[in-house]
Amino acid sequence: MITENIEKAINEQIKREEHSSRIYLAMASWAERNGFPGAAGWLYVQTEEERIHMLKLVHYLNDRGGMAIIPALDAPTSKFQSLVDVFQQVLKHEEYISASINELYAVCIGEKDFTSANYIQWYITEQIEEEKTIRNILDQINLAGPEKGGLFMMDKEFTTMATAKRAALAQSGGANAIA
Ligand code: OFO
Repeated sequence: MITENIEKAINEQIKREEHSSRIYLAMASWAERNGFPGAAGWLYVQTEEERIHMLKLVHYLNDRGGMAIIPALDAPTSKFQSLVDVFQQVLKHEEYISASINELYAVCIGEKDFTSANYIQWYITEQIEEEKTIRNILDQINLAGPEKGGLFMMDKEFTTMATAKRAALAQSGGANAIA
């Protein structure tokens, strides 16, 4: 059985993960309409990943005797200045998510629920990878420069990264892994 505090904290994280998925969906759609099909592909896969992060928590909470609440969500912004702007916002958002997961971990430790703390550890590790990936992407976009040729090459690179990301997601079982 899970304590009320942990149930509340996990439900808040469920909302954040689902909101992340919506934020990246809006970004993917913007990239698709603004001549960055590769970046759009990568962001669409990211949308799926965040949904899986949300579903893992829904199942965990219900399995432990809590009650997962499916939240209402604010509409994400659909306006971006550039591809750099998109990925700067991704990084800022992921840093916020990392901080929120650390908070959730602290609640689990505070309540002496080491089972939940252990489960949340997966998210802590995942965030290290996510932040690193986004920083690398930003470095590459900056290296490509603002010229169309550089951005075109970078977008091709995104297609390769999106394919690898999709394959990794499928290999991990994707949504089936948590169904
Ligand atoms: Fe990228 O955030 Fe989920 O955990």
